Amino acid sequence: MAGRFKSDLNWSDVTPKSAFLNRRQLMAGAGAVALGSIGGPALAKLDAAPSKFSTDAEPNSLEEITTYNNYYEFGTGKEDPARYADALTTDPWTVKIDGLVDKPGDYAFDDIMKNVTLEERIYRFRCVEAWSMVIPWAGFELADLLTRAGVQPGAKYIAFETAVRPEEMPGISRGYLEWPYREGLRIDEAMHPLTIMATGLYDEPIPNQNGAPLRLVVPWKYGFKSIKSVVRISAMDREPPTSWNMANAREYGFYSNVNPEVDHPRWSQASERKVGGGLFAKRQPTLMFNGYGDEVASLYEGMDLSKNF
Ligand SMILES: Nc1nc2c(c(=O)[nH]1)N[C@H]1C(S)=C(S)[C@@H](COP(=O)(O)O)O[C@H]1N2
Ligand SMILES: [Mo]
Repeated sequence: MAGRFKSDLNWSDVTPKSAFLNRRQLMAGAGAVALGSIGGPALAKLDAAPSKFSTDAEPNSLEEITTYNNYYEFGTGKEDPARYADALTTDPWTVKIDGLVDKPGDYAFDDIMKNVTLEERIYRFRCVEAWSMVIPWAGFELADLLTRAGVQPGAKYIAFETAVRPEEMPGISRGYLEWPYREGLRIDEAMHPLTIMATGLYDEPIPNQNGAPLRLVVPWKYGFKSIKSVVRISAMDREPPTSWNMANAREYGFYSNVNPEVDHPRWSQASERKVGGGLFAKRQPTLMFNGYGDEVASLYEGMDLSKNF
């Protein structure tokens, strides 16, 4: 696997949640002090605390999560990010926070990490292309960071941008999209406790192909909303332009909530293929809001979700 840190671990086999938890419990039982932190030695465990928001569904293996990716800055093939993203320099890393905030500025990644609480969040993940995974992220609530920056009352939306590094990202010169990759959320979506900035995967620093050193994860929306390798977060008073919507507004709306009842113009969204299930695995039904309706349906009360798709 590629990543910010070299790892001797090879979890290419399936790592079910039970084994994963056992390892965590062993560490806890041994009274393990936090085994290093971000910026620490190779093999540093993040030691993220378990969360009530985690699903019981079976996580995909590290191998699956890190070899089947969408990250167009490195190419459009599912294996391109694993092949090329090693070249991305993720240390040092700075996130510019600007717009309608009390404390705008360039925030160093290491400084951000000192001021947040890391949790393990095992989330369902549903790509608009109708494949899905279950991913054990480690991360912190975006609300923590926004609160620290002091989002002002006039802010109605949060916009995000990915790094643009033509010399490190072979996809940039190909113009698949207009760079930087951009995404956005309404302020209540951004402040929702399910919305995290992921900095880890399987309790280790997140590999480059998954969006190192920090990427957004919004589990009730199609995967393309979960923008990778974020360098800019802006609080705005209006809906920001977003990459896939700019590329094709008919196919990709601003909201892009997972919705089995609203088909993509070119395919059904009623079911999905869980990655790793094998050639003959049955498709599984797609759930409204990707199964997070109890937590988020109220955000969209009164909205026509077939118009605001
Ligand atoms: N910067 C950037 N972020 C991105 C993408 C991308 O191409 N560039 N692809 C998106 C899409 S379509 C998906 S499905 C997810 C994939 O995340 P994963 O590779 O960690 O599974 O990342 C999203 N974030
Ligand atoms: Mo996607």
